[in-house]
Amino acid sequence: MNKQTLAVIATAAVTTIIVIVGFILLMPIIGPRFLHPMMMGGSESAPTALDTATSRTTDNGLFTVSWRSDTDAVPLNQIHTWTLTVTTPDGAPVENAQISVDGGMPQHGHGLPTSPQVTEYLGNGGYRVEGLRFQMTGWWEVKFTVSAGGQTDSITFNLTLK
Ligand SMILES: [Cu+2]
Repeated sequence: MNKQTLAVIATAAVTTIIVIVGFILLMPIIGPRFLHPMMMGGSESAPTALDTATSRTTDNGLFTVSWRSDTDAVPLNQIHTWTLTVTTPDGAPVENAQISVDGGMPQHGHGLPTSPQVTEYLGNGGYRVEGLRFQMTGWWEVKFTVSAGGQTDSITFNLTLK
């Protein structure tokens, strides 16, 4: 074998190793995307005691938050809008709160596919949440963190999409 052949073989070997190592390193990131179709078979069911109430008190009792979808039912795989209503526990509207949105599927280990935002204060404790999308059936969590009057509290809603 001449030097040139050796160089080609060495390059091929190194490239192969880099591809394999890279693939192994990337599996935790790309893995869930490939595995998702298998999870859609419904072998996992949501916890039976799941609280799917759409109106609840935040974790530390500071606010009462309720949500409704502007569509009749929460749609599958479609961008849509929710209206949140935030009050104090005794029912007074919470005005001009800062609200962030987070969420995901606890059983799949992924977050929301979009970055929903509160885009408008509607008055009377109402807030428009745009950009929600749930791309598969199953148990979803949607978490809102509400800051108003120098206080912050969070609430996590459960919903089961069929
Ligand atoms: Cu999922």
